[in-house]
Amino acid sequence: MHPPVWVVIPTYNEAANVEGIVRATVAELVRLVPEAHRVLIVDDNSPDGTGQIADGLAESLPRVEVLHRAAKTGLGHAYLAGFDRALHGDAELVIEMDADFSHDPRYLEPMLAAAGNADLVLGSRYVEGGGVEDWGLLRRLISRGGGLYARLILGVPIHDLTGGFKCIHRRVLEAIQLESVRAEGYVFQIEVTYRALLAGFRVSEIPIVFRDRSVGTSKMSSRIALEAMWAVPMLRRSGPAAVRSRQPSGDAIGSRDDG
Ligand SMILES: Nc1nc2c(ncn2[C@@H]2O[C@H](COP(=O)(O)OP(=O)(O)OP(=O)(O)O)[C@@H](O)[C@H]2O)c(=O)[nH]1
Ligand SMILES: [Mg+2]
Repeated sequence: MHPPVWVVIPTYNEAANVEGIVRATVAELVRLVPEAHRVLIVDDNSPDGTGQIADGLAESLPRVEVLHRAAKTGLGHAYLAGFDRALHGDAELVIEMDADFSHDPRYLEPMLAAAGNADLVLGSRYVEGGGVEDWGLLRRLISRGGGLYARLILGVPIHDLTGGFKCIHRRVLEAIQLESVRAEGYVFQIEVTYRALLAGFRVSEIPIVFRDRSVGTSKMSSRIALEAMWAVPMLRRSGPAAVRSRQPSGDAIGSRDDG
């Protein structure tokens, strides 16, 4: 039997997307892991009614549930609440996925396959076969520049540190002291991966083509991008103390393109 898979989808004002993404995700999971899966929507009291739509889905789809949070305190907090719920449930694999179709559920299949040989699998836009559709030059530059900056500062050979489509084994979430993660947004994604590497877990990247959202509004801002500039160097100080020391498992880092 496949280990239980929980897909955590954070939502804020995704009324136009939530039903479609949940149904598409459930359809893939029914095909891939029929006996053991769950979709957890984490909604921060979206004013556009996303939470109510999600409740309706949970009523009609037995493996869907909703975690309602009282207020929007950031994507990192929403993920931490979702991880906590999944770990209190039977999750062995936790997948982070956006609600806006930027993360295509068809990648769940290669992601789960890669999780057989890795502790953390990253959906990567910047390995061979990956990419970004529909982004303007500025957004591309910020994403590539930010990723390279983090890679250099932290000294880790990861091609896509800021992506939010990943599959994490329970053992990783239990080892990286989630309660002390403070970062939000992109830095949250960097921090989870960085701590997993520091703890000696095997991280692998699989290529994904990221599609820009077609409906709903973006929560990306220049403030979030700038915040990352000073927050990334801080991770070097907080990270090592935070991870429980583990025996590195040999070839800790790999991606499909460079083994
Ligand atoms: N629960 C919760 N979800 C959030 C919050 N901020 C963003 N999200 C969700 O997290 C996912 C990623 O956020 P996006 O706004 O798509 O961020 P992005 O992909 O960097 O930027 P755009 O696609 O351009 O908007 C989406 O499903 C959002 O609805 C938040 O504060 N709380
Ligand atoms: Mg998005």
